[in-house]
Amino acid sequence: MGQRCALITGITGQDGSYLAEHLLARDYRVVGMVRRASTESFERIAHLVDRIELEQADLLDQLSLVNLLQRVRPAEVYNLAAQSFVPTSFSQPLLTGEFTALGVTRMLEAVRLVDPEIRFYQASSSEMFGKVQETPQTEQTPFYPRSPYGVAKLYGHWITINYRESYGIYACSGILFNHESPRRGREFVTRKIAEGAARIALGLQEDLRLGNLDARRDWGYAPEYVDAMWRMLQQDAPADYVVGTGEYHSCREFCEIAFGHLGLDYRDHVRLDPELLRPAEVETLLADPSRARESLGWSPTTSFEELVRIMVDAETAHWREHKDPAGR
Ligand code: NAP
Ligand code: G4F
Repeated sequence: MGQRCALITGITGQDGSYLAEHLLARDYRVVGMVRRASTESFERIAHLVDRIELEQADLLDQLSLVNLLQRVRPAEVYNLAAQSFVPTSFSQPLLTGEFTALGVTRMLEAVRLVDPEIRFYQASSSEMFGKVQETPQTEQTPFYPRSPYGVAKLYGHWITINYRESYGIYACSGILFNHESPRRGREFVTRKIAEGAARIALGLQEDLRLGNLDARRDWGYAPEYVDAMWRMLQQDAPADYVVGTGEYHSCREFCEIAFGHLGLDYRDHVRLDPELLRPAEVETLLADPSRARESLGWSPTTSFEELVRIMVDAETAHWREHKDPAGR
């Protein structure tokens, strides 16, 4: 049998870069889909470019996806590309719908037309639970999205199930709770706090402006979550899975640990900025990942405190040299 081939959309993102590493370690041929830009945004995969193939296509362009699958002929497609930042979904709701919702149908249509035997992973989100209807959240918990992003992801979730049920495609929706790392986009709250704390400790900035400190999330470590994605596509039958730690913490606790790790008190440096509050907030998210544990044999190992320390240490190491960790 030849080398197994996986196509990753969103390979330049946090999860795409870790998934590429995960699949390379399992001897896959890894192809990443990238969209055309005037400058390349390959910081997260710079260390991998000699070992992966990059192909241009765009979730907005149906024919580019069909042509891509015909060229690459993957056995597995991981659809990670999306407009993934919740606040931007309020300011750009239509574009978010095009990428994050309809983009999924475009990719599924390409799979159906080119090779319905392709195994398909959809990057769904705990943001779909929004105003939570029960705690903790399982695969059976009713959805109540609270942002255009959450609504778009819910469409992506259901269209994935619909193609599985309509056309027999091996399609899985992974309902992943927040997962973080030093490769997290710098606008997300964990990276923002880690970077702010490190820069304040090094005397590079004085304070840090944040929004709702009482919001609670089930935060895990991203490199562990891509393993759950891969496991979903290795089962006898496709299904949907909640992936999270089963523990939640507030943004305030994240600040306490991050600043405390550097010998600082966050209350001396964090300022509330009402501009950062959202039109509708998701106050609390907590996973019950029992199905993933029992059926996939997946469970997280990095604790919340370890995660915070990993992120703060990475920022400190980079800012010590006054160097931006993302290389900009
Ligand atoms: P991310 O860092 O924001 O990466 C998003 C990726 O999507 C980037 O590679 C981006 O490419 C690509 N992309 C955006 N629009 C595209 C388009 N029109 N055509 C082609 N590519 C496009 O996201 P992430 O944190 O790795 O998350 C991966 C996926 O999981 C996303 O779908 C996200 O919504 C979902 N998710 C994430 C979490 C989490 O906690 N991280 C939790 C649940 C679900 P450029 O480099 O060109 O911008
Ligand atoms: O880090 P966040 O921006 O992540 P959010 O909105 O939970 O979304 C992330 O997780 C989802 C999974 O549930 C993914 F699907 C999605 O793609 C993304 O990866 O915000 C987390 C919480 C929010 O309640 C927000 O109001 O932190 C609060 N927060 C407080 N101050 C802030 C800030 N968030 C950001 N981004 N920036 C702040 O200054």
